[in-house]
Amino acid sequence: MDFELWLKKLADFLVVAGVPPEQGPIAALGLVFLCITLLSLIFILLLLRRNSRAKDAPTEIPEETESVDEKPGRVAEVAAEQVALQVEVEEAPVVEPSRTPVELPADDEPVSLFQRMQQGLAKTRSSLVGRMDALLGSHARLDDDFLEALEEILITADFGMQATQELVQALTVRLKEIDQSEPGQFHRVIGEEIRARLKTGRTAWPVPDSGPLVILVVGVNGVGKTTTIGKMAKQFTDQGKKVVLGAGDTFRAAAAEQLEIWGTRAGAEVIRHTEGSDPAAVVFDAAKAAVARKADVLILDTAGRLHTKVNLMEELKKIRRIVDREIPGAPHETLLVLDATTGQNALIQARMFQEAVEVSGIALTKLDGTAKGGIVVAINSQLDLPVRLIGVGEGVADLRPFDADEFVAALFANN
Ligand SMILES: Nc1nc2c(ncn2[C@@H]2O[C@H](COP(=O)(O)OP(=O)(O)O)[C@@H](O)[C@H]2O)c(=O)[nH]1
Ligand SMILES: [Mg+2]
Repeated sequence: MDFELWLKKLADFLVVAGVPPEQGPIAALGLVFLCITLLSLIFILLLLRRNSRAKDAPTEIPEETESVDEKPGRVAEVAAEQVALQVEVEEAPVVEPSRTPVELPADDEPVSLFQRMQQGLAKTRSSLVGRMDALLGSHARLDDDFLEALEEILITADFGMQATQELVQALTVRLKEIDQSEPGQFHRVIGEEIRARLKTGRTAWPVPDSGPLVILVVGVNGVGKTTTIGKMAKQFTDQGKKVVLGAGDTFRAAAAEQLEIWGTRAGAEVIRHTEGSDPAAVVFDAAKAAVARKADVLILDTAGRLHTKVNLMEELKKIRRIVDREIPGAPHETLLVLDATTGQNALIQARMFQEAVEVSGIALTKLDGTAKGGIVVAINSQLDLPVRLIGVGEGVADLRPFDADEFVAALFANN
């Protein structure tokens, strides 16, 4: 047979090359087997490469490349363009060829809202969690030294003295549970301890016996009252509720104008008087309008300071009396707006307002603007008030009901 002859020749060749004569045939057979295996492997590899190229090909090849092949006259032109682009192309980062675009699932809203929340808390997340992880990495043991450094991180993140000490104490007991090489375990334990110090899950607005739900919004200048009212109004009208807004901040004309812009956007009627007029009179008219129009919600803006010598707190008390006279039981909610970026000062403001008017809940704005989101925990542990809303950005959807579980998850979830 041809093959046998060929094999014999190969064996002879191997003998000449130095293989002992009695092993010549077996060595030849081995060599043939080796070659066949190698060739099969190369064939399989080539097939795989071809396959993966075929997948990328449609998005990879621009139409123009084809036309260059067809019309050689264009080659010089395209070559010149390519030279011009060379520098740019060389410096550009290597981008994965675009595959089929990923379709978001239709019911993606909870995911995207959570992600938005995570983005809003990104500063706190990276400073707090980032520093904790660095601490875990730099300490051989979770000892007193570690706890001391952790205490400092919590204080700088505005957790406040009380919550910080409580947290460190609780962690001292639970450190045994933590395998230091797994930062996820530490996140879980500290997350649980923080969650345990946050009072609320989502809390619903009070439901009035009759008439509109009246929300009085108070707080010092610039904390975000008007913006928060605008966002709330939009959210309520999006739910199909009829909303009236009262421009009780008569200190600056711009305040009422700002509210009117939000009113237009939200489709809510705005009751306003001229600059410098009596805020109580605006509130009186707004309450009358809300009842007359059978509104579902009346939201009252107020000033953070006043023209006259009248004490701001006295003015707020008067507003409460007037609105209660027009709509018995109102205001059903007195929402104190606090600016998260002012840190511990927010707590001082809260005490000041709490003493004068019956604050029933807090809206904490501008959490997106601070790395000190621990203020949420400080407020929860030091004030006997629920945090109802948090502001994590400028968009309407960035004003969110405060949900303690979601807050902790947004800070510590790994993704
Ligand atoms: N980044 C950010 N800015 C906010 C938030 N809430 C309010 N602001 C901004 O804070 C500024 C003051 O808000 P404003 O509503 O006029 O405060 P007011 O004086 O209390 O009525 C405005 O520029 C708002 O856009 C928030 O949650 N995040
Ligand atoms: Mg305002």
